Amino acid sequence: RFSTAVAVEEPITPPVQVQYTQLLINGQFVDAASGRTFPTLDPRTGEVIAHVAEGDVEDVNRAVAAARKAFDQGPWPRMTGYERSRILLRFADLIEKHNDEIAALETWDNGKPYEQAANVEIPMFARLMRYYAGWADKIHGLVVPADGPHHVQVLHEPIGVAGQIIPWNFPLLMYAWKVGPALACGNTIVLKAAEQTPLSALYVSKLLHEAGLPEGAINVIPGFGPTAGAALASHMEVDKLAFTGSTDTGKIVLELAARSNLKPVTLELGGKSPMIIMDDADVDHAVELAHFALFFNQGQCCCAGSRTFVHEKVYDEFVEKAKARALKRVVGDPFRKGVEQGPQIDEDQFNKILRYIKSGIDSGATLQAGGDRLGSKGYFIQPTIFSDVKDGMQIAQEEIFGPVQSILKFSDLNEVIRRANTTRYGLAAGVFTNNLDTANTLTRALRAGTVWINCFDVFDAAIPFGGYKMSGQGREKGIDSLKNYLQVKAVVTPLKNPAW
Ligand code: TXE
Repeated sequence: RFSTAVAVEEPITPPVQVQYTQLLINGQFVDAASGRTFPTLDPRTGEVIAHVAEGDVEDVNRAVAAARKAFDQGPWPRMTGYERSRILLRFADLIEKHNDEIAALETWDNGKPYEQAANVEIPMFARLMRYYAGWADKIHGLVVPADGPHHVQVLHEPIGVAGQIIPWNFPLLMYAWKVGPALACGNTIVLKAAEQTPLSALYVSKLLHEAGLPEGAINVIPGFGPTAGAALASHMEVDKLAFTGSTDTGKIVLELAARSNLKPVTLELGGKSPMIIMDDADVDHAVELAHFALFFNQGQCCCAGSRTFVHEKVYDEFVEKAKARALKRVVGDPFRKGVEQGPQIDEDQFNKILRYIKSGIDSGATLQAGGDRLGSKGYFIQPTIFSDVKDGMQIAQEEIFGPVQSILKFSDLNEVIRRANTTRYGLAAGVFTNNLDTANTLTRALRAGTVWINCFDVFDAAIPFGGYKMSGQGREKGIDSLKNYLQVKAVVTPLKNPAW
């Protein structure tokens, strides 16, 4: 069923050395208090890349104390926005200078195609930092007219110490979405990197210090969720928590935040995004974009177009072409030129995806392509396509987070609106039509934080991103992301002479 792939029997040696494997606290790389380490693995082979210091409660306490001191007494929140902006701009320059090394580290630890990391993600990281640098000296409050003889100012202040917990699917972009706005607003940070991908966050945080960030303004703790992550979410001295990950873990961190000090929480969680292809759409274009929407990043995207709804008039043609496209997908060593799909992140995710594939077959969906692992080493999975998928099937309801496209048939607009909205998620949606009225109806009716019309996965620093329903709370990127990191203070002064 699938033959294009070159699985990794002889992995290409990554063109980079691992330099930083310790915790970063108060500007210094240090061992974990317990002395423990954990291995971070190469998803191409399952072999150890490096042993990384394993942060736990005591390390989180040290990191929060450093961030607290940097916030309460240090220069970062006190310097001018222009000075902060210049440091972020220097950081972006350093990212560009080290683009290829950073991309290699990201590919090695995560398994994503090197060309994607080097040509799209790392340049996007630098772009995000410049975007936030642009905001740093333009964040200001208001003077509001009040009834009565009072001068009323509304100040926008940094919120304090931000705790940030990020996942492994886009280690650096998730870092940028969180660190960028927090720093632009003058906050200090303790960031917990995902246990699967700790390397790139440590590397770029070193560059951030080289760019002039004062010590303690960012602290990075690699470690596990129930230990280091939970300690951060429940810490009494953390003023704000930002989390990206699964909906189940999102509920845990929200509860930990509430039970400790009621810190405000932003959540960017899972999705089961509909991709709706109407009968007037250009089928070839829709096939290509639906393929991209699902298979991009090995299918490990929170906003993956993972329910492909196709109008009955174009359904058969679409399924045939989608199958042909999947069979052509180039899977293999992500360091190899032209490879579109690397391995899944780890054994857990790999097994989870294979379980979903089995569930699709058992529940009666038609397997059109793929359906199994690829090769005998590492975590490669064949690009898989199911047609005849029904709404109630597990593969149509739950987040697979892998290269498995589910195609569903529909016959009219109201029907597809109802079905598209019938999940617990509401992160994104894709709409394919050349009819303006249909597009307008769908964009208004779909309960999702992003609707892409005749495109998918268009990300830009200025575009807000976040979820409806159980896909999350709050927005990242764009002007909305600044609000997550600002306190609002009203200052009221009586006017002795209201005439002036
Ligand atoms: O997620 P977790 P996992 C989805 C996707 C995937 C599933 C499981 O469906 O298959 O989640 O992935 C930290 N307190 N997404 O297990 O557990 C953890 O260490 C505090 C969607 O990797 O949510 C990591 O840093 N923190 C998603 C982060 O949470 C805890 C991206 C994410 O891990 C914790 C990734 C705890 N008790 C997975 N437990 C997206 N929205 O893009 C774990 N963590």
